[in-house]
Amino acid sequence: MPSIFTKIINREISSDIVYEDDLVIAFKDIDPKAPVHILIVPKKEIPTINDATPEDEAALGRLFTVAAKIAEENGIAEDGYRVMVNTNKYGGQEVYHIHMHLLGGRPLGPMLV
Ligand code: D5M
Repeated sequence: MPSIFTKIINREISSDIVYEDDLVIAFKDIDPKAPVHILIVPKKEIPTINDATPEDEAALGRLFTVAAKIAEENGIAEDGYRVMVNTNKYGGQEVYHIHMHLLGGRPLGPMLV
């Protein structure tokens, strides 16, 4: 059963896509927690960080360079922003397809634990 993010990648459900290349896609979070809240997702459906292999390093590394590019384009690079990858139940993961949250546009305060 494909993840909801694979369905976005395959254009089976719509989303507000802001970036795409051969390895990753980025789109606006449907329930934004900050003025800028974008999800950056490897096109390969890797359920969690625990499932990542050395072959995934190019795609997972790309998440960071794309986050920096999107932050710059959204004018939040200088003030700062946060990237997060939630993992499994205690990490608060809801969608089991690795995704990086890019949050910014307001002071985010201390990281919640
Ligand atoms: O975060 C999963 C995130 O995925 C959560 O912030 C909502 C977002 N989401 C879920 N469905 C969609 C669609 N269809 N478009 C955009 N964003 C979506 P997690 O880290 O797994 O808790």
